[in-house]
Amino acid sequence: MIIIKLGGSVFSDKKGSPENFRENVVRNIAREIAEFYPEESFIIVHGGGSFGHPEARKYGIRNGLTGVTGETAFKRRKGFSLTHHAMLRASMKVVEAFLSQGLPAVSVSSSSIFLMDSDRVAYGDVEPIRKLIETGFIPVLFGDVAVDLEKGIDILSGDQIVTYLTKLFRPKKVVFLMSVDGIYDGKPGEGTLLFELPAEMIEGLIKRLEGSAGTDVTGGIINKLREAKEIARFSEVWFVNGLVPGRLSGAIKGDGFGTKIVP
Ligand code: IP8
Repeated sequence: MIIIKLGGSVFSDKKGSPENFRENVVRNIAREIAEFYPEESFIIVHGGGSFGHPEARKYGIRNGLTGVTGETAFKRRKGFSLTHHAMLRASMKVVEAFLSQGLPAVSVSSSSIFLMDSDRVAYGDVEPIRKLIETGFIPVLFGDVAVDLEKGIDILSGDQIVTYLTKLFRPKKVVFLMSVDGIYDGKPGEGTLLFELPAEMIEGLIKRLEGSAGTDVTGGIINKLREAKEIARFSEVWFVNGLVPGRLSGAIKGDGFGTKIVP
């Protein structure tokens, strides 16, 4: 099994108009996956991009519902619903691109199967996902809103979902598709591209990058690196550019261009 995180900045321009979608890019990615499917099984987890992040920020979903009353609570609940709805539209587009390449992708709403507690996944009903895979499907999950046992509501990032699924399913590989060539020793796109990043050096890199990157509601590259450190305990991890054809298949084959987290 291979888990692929399709970053929101790959399938959309986060600085562009609301809900813009790079259909050709996602079709190319699906075509590369089709080279390996059905011999290899896949789970796709996509991010929010220009769909979920603007709504989540607008309605302050990360502030939760605890102690919030009246009109503010009403607006926040409405925002929860609207953010989820925006993510359903993103997921529909991803699934359509996969179907166009002959891949039986099936959208699974993360907010229907995960509960959070204080920023982390507390519970995940993953049996339907396991069964979908066993039956030959490609489950497509996504960063989403979620009920949080402490805060009432929160945003569950796709990266956290990947970590949770990795611990349970132990995939042989996890590939993060990004809009840059991999992890840099500096701001993304600047500094030197790291072809290999030892897991024990991730914490130091996070400290250096803090304050310089990550403008989305779930923390961008810093969050990704934190999750990667955890994921690397259970699986091979790659960060590659999802906008460049061939990079994903390179990572799947094991001779890819990008950053490989090494134990
Ligand atoms: O882009 C965030 O998921 P991410 C999802 O994977 C929402 O962090 C709803 C903003």
